[in-house]
Amino acid sequence: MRTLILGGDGYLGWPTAMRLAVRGDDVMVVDNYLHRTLARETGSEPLMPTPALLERTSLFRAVSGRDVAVEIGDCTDQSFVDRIVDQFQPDAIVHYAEQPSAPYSMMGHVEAKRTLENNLGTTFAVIWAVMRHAPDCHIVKLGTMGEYGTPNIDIEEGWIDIAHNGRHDRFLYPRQGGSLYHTTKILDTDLLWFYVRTHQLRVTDLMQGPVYGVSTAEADCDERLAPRFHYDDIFGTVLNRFLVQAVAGIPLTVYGSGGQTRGFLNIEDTLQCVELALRTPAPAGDMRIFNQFTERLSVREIARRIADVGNRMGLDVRLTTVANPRLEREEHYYNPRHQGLLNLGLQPRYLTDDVVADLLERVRRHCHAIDTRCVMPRVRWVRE
Ligand code: USQ
Repeated sequence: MRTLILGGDGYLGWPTAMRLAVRGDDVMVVDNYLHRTLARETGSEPLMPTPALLERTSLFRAVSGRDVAVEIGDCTDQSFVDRIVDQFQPDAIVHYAEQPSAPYSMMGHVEAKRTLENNLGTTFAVIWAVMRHAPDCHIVKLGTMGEYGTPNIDIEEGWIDIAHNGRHDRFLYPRQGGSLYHTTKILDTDLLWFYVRTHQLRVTDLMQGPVYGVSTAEADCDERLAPRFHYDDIFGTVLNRFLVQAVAGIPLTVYGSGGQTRGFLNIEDTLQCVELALRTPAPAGDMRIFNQFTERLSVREIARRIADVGNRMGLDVRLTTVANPRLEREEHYYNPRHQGLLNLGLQPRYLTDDVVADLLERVRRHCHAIDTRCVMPRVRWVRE
């Protein structure tokens, strides 16, 4: 397959590129290093330095014999995306090219506007480039479980059948984002669904939960190929943050009561899910939605598990309650379906004690690089 990966420098984009290249796909990655820029601006550097894309592709070529093509550019620029899609003629586009941080999107007007313009602008440019230059191309879009929020009813897989006043119809499941970032993902879904209806696009929208992991199979031979691993309050996700805090001897920062429950998955399972979606494309005119996670865990459960395993390894891991900087339910019902990817063959890799120990061990190798200044939350959803 010819696969174009937008956001190919990111935590998920680069590992996806390597995985697909190893499988024999023709892969091109596109990025404008926006994430690196925002991380630098907010003092949120990753745990391990990650070389720029051209250097990583040549390192990868040396160890695997596989090529990954690189284009540096802004995916909100329609003429740029048009040119790439027209020349590369992808069978599929994996669209990760979004500002991914909820806290960043809540910092202020500049950050909110940047998130909105980048995320919606990229999705819009991709849709038009596909319609004009590769109408049969399958768009695999990274959405988020956060689009649904935490409703007090079961969460369906993208769609819900509603009976109202004796009549029935099928709609996108009601959505309510907990941050401006999550709201841009909702708007993306609506934009895609509109153009699926009007132009028979093929789209898979992957509603992914928080991902954790330090490395992937392709990076094990050379850490410079590892994903860009963030642990700060803005770009780090909760489980990755707790791993670093455990190693650094910082009490794990449980926001509020810690009953916040989400659907988590290992980064290796993200790669499996994306590959499964690519190998069985959505039919033309279909907006296929999968809930992409493997297990439901609360923040409190994760913290306790990391503390148990870490303490057995000789670390000194404690938990602390931090006043919640976000507006979110801390104790709530959470029962999302996640059958679609299992039906396609997903084999989950759960968060066992062995997995936690391996993750802690990998982080421990970099304990000298931990910057303790960016651990406590710096962004509040509402200003006091
Ligand atoms: N949390 C803590 N302590 C921390 C950090 C976070 O208790 O030190 C809590 C948060 O309050 C929240 C939960 O952990 O209730 C998850 O937070 P997160 O930062 O791991 O995840 P989130 O902001 O929701 O966003 C992340 C990714 C985003 C992706 C999303 C999937 O950054 O790109 O879309 O996970 S989901 O959460 O399902 O929407």
